[in-house]
Formats: sequence, structure tokens, C-alpha cells
Amino acid sequence: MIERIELREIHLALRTRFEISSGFKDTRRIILVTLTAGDQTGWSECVVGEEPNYSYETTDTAWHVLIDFLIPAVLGRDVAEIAAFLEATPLVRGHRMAKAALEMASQDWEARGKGISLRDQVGGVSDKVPVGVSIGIQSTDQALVSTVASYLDEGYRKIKIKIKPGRDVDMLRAVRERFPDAPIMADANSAYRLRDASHLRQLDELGLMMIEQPLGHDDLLDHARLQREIETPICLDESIRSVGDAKLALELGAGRIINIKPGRVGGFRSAVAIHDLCREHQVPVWCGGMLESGIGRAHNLALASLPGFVIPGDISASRRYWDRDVVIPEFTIDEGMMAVPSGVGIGVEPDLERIAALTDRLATFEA
Ligand code: OSB
Ligand code: MG
Repeated sequence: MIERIELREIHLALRTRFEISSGFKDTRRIILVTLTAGDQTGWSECVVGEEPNYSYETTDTAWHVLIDFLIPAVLGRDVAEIAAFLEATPLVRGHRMAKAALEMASQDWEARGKGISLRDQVGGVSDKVPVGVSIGIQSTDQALVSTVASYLDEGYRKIKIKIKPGRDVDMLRAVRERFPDAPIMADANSAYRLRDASHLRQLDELGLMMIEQPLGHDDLLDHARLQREIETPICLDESIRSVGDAKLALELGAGRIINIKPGRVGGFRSAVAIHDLCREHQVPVWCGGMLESGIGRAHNLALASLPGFVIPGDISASRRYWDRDVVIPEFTIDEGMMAVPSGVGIGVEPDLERIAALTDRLATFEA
């Protein structure tokens, strides 16, 4: 029975500004969740952003929905029923990132109770996974080319470049000319409309692995129409919030690849269902990221170790994000691969002292 849940909002400064088509950030405001029952405590991270420009959810809406609705509803329940409860509850519509935070903490708790890794708990199979890096919009093409060069040197196996109107085809062409064979892709975060199809068709000559979420977050039909007009595979991110969205996308032909972020889709249960659906349809998937601290990264790695994750994830070394992470040991890469922790639960130690020093607000609930 869940006896105690704690939320901690911590602040963590990014080493470099991260800019996407709809805004930028220098510091993350991250909610960490702990869920205690008996003598085990499960950890998770809520992946919401600070502003409602990727999802309608934000750090503040997630905090509100968690403390006023979700936590009161789950306190006192069996941990084993949390995933099913959150998926079915009529008490909170949407707010999947807030729900996912509780679901993912429940999975870490269950893994710890059984003495197994989170990877084994969610059905993962690999000991290490190929990883990539996501590069924000840079001030000049030259700055971008040198950033790409340094990440390729570090061994990353997929280089994702954020684009927006005015900073797209020519900028990517500069990268492609300098690195003729590099595995590069673009992410537009919904910055285009179907009327931009002929402009986006110019990307076809650049040999990109894919273009991620070119159109609206709620516009699968136009993605299907765009995919018929361009050769570059479309990968969906914002559009896929549930297994239902994934079914619709596959039926419509709205894309050929799906980026799965467990936080975006409500947790592991939904993420695994989307993975299974894509596998049945032979649609490759990869694990996206939300600039998580090491706690969220451990969860993403567990998911990325499932067999359908055949494309390198947006799962980079702690160093790519932070001067110092909040877990011990920090995450590192070796020849473009990251080890999936094999210890019990998330398999890395939350650095309690550092977390305490970074905490801006704390809320404790007891059954
Ligand atoms: O669109 O994938 C995205 C970060 C915040 C919000 C949206 C996105 C991203 C990233 C970061 O691309 C990937 C990472 O965590 O390294
Ligand atoms: Mg994206």
C-alpha cells in the first residue's frame, strides 16, 4: 500500500542554451517523485517543460494536478494497481506527463521489490543501446557545423538538428556538405504547415534519416498528406500521446517512424503498448528525451532496451546536459552506446545531498 509520496522541484542549469522552433531554455525546473510503500522507495522524474510550448502541460500544471488530484487518488492503493488505475481513471483527463511520473515511480518500486532492474521490469532485453544527441538551433551555420563535429567525435550515432522556418534547408545543406555520410535528422517541433510541402521537399536531396514532427501536434491527416509528397521519412513526436494516436497514425500513413517518450504517453504501460503495435507493423521506434536529469534518463534507458528500439535514442551523456548530474554514477557513452543499468530498480543512486541542495519546493503526502 502506498504510504508516502514526495514531490521535489529542483532547478538544474543546462550547460548550453537549448532552442527549438517555439522557444528556448537555459535552466530546467524538474519535478522528482518518490513513492514509498513498505521498505521500498521508487523514483521517477516528471518530464514536463517549463512552458506550454511542447505540450499544454508545464512544471506548474503537473505539480497542481499531482498534488490536488492524482496523489490523493493513489495514496493507500496497492502499488501494483497504479499503472492500470491511472490509465483508466476518469478523475483526470489528459495530463499524461503528470500521470506518467506516478506510473514510472510505481515501476521502479515494483522492480526494487522483486530485486530486479527496471529494464527487466519493463521487458527490456539489451545491456547497452545506441544513442544520439539533439542539438538546439544555433546562432550561425558555422556554430552548428562545429557543434555537430564535436558530437560526431564523441561517437554519437544520430545527430538531431532542430529547425524552424528560415533556419532549415540551407542550414542542413551546410551540415550535409561538411559531413556527407553522417546520420543526421531534423526536428521541427510543429513549425510548418501542409502548404510548406514544396519547401520541405527540398530536404529529400539531403539524405536525412527522418524529419520529426514537421506539422501540427494535432494534425495527423496533414502529416499523412505530407508523407505522400516527400521521400524523407516522417517521425511523429508531439502527435503520439497514446496507443490510440499511434493506431490512427499508422492507419493513415502519417509517418514511418515513431519517437516514444514514456512521459509523453502516460508511462511505461502505454509506451510498451505503442512499441508492441509498431513492432507488429514493422515500424521502427526510438526513445525520445525531454532534457531529463539522470533519474529520467535511467527510465528512458530501460524503455530503449526493448527490441523494437532500433534507432538511436535522444539519450545523451550527463555531460551533454549538466555540469553535474543528480545520480551516481553519471551517464556516459562509449562508442556511441550507453549501458543500461543492471542494478536493482533504476540502477543508479539518486545523489540525495545534491538533490536537497537544488530543491526549491517539497511536498509530502501520507496515507
Ligand atoms: O522535440 O524531442 C523534442 C527537448 C524538449 C522538448 C522537446 C524535445 C526535446 C529534445 C531533447 O529534443 C532531447 C534530449 O533530451 O536530449
Ligand atoms: Mg521532437
